[in-house]
Amino acid sequence: MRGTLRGDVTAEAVYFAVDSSTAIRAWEVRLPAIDPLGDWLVVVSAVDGTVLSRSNRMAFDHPGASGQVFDPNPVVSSGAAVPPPSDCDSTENEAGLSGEYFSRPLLGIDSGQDQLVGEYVDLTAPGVVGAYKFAGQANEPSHLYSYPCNDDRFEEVMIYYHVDTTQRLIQSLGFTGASAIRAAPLPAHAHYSVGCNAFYSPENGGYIAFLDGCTTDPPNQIELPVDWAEDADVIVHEYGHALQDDQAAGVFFATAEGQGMAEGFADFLVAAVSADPCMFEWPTAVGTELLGISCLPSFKDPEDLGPFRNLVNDRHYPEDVNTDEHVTGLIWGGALWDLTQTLGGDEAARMRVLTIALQSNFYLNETADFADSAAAVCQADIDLYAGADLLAIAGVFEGRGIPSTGDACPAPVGGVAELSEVAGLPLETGGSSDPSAGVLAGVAAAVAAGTVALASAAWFARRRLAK
Ligand SMILES: [Ca+2]
Ligand SMILES: [Ca+2]
Ligand SMILES: [Ca+2]
Ligand SMILES: [Zn+2]
Repeated sequence: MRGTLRGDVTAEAVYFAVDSSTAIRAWEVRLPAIDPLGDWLVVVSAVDGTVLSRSNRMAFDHPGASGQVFDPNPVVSSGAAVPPPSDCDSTENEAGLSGEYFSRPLLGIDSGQDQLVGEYVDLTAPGVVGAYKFAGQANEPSHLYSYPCNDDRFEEVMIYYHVDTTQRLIQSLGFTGASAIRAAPLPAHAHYSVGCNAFYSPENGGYIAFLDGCTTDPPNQIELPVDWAEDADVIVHEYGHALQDDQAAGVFFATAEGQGMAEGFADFLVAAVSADPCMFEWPTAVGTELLGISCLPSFKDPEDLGPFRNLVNDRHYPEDVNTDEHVTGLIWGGALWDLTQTLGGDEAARMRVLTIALQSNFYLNETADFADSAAAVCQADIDLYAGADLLAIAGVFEGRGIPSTGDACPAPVGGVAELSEVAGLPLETGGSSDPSAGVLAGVAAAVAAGTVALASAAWFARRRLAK
């Protein structure tokens, strides 16, 4: 053993299990060292001196790895002073953005390697084919990943940090164990091709990928050269698709309404974590500045002007269902955002609605339409919060024209008496570790209490069986 010690070395005779049936005599040696820093516990065979085990028992305050990111994007962090510049594709423009960086800890990076490969996201993009640049470019033995935004490694740090942080937030809401949602390394490619877009693909178990901007964005022919992984909103949106597809495979592409609901859910995830219903400000900043607009109410809509979305809108079902699912999604995402406002408009309200929305995804399958999704949201509130928010939910859906009443959602009338009746149902509270059991218990209790139509129970039973 080489190195500098901080105190006395102690040794204790022990038996060490080398496999399930064999233990050998060994010495357990404790080495408080300065360099390499740690409280090292080394087990040495008393038979031949072989090192059987080596570990560091020191609890480090800081996990060590860190990186430089935008959070969420330069337009928001600068208070809309950016743009200019219009992108970070040059050294000159990078200098103008240098005040928008934040240093953030990067948690969960796999030990024994130096790329951005961790518990919940993998920037080496295994299984992702066809990209025009290499994945896994960030590779730092120091685990300090600070790059300027005109360095292709910057976007890898962005994706790592924002995906990992979103997954940890979801876990903090209770989605762990049997209710975990894609709590495994998601392959991600930071520079898939040229274009004004980013995407989630269900291929090869699912992955997310980001494009590096475009010179003409139909229908407006505006140059939008920003690398799309330079905006956390874009990253979190695509991660929203990855999460929902893990909960309800195929729901995001099978039907037109399902597509719209999926876009709306992904947008709502962005709004919930960024505390802002306006999203994707950075890749669309040039266009919005040129056009003299702030936060557009829709996306690629005939009367609107660019890929910018805002969940504060008056989109209404069914007349605002659009051939573009992102426009349709404004109805659904808008309804979820409305609910946060009805429930107080603060962080607690956003996290409560996010929890309900995530739980509701467990009840969907690929045939889900808006009415099914609305019923699932009500059922999630019954399962998690004993239906305490049902009247608020029903009122929001009523305001958006989304059909749901008559199933799990009550009619948005009836006042205090009906609310207490619903809230007083003998349902489990505080989160269900098994959503399926939670659904069935909730429906059974609601049907017994006579507050939910039998059709609803049949509907959910069918949904569960069909999965
Ligand atoms: Ca860049
Ligand atoms: Ca670019
Ligand atoms: Ca925003
Ligand atoms: Zn999307």
